[in-house]
Amino acid sequence: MTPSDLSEQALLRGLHTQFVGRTIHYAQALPSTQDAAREAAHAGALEGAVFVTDEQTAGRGRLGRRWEAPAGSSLLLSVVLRPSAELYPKLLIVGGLAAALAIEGSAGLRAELKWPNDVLLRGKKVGGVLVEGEFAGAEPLFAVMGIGINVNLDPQALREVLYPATSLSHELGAPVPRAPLAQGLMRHLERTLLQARAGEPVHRLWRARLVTLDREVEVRAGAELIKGHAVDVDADGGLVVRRPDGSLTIVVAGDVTLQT
Ligand code: BT5
Repeated sequence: MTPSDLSEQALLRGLHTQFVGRTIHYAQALPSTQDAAREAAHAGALEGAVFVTDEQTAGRGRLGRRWEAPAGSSLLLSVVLRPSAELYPKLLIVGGLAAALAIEGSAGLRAELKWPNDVLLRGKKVGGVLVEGEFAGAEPLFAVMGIGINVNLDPQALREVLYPATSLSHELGAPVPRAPLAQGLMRHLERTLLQARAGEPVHRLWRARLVTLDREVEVRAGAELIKGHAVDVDADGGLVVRRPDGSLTIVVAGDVTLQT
């Protein structure tokens, strides 16, 4: 077996973070890094424990959707977090921003964000963020943040994409090493989490990368379809939509899809 470039040793070397990635668990294949992280969180894993794999047999997006990643092609990473109730809603902001910054560091191309959780390169989806949590009442027991980034893959190999997709290698015309990207992601995650925890307005940095603002949008939130003009985002990443009658609605990022 060829050793993976995402082995624990490769990722720990020179990482220098305080908590994100202090423990790293690599597996050649897993159903989903989300489930491995969740199980570990239940068993008491510390904040920042990272799970990474070369292949997922049941990789998922939000709302039961699939995340496709041919074996060895992608960065598939989940991290155990133990946020306060106040921080929890900001995790999608933290993850999106960290993914965009890490991609920029590796690819030298500006990454943009599509509300609520897509990472784009040149207008196409290159990655996604998934936040799942368990709660006792309103208090989060833990959260698992999953990030998938298309690194070395032919976007045409993806079968079920709803939105145009791309990869770092496709945009750059050359393969991209995954370990430096993974390390950049862990460092940016830690830094952005600490900023958010300290009450810094990370949503402003996130907003500056959003391609969704100042556009007509259709947002599906459960059974409701909200149509209007996307005017802003709030500090928790909620999308502020002005409806045709002039009223403002804030759509919470958690479990909705944008249709335009
Ligand atoms: C996401 O969901 O974009 C979040 C994806 C998170 C994946 C990571 S990988 C590590 C961790 N372990 C997991 O099991 N998951 C996380 P969503 O916004 O629901 O987008 C899913 C949709 O994106 C699918 O329905 C497809 O249309 C499309 N899609 C699937 N695979 C894709 C890919 N590789 N690149 C671009 N689009 C893709």
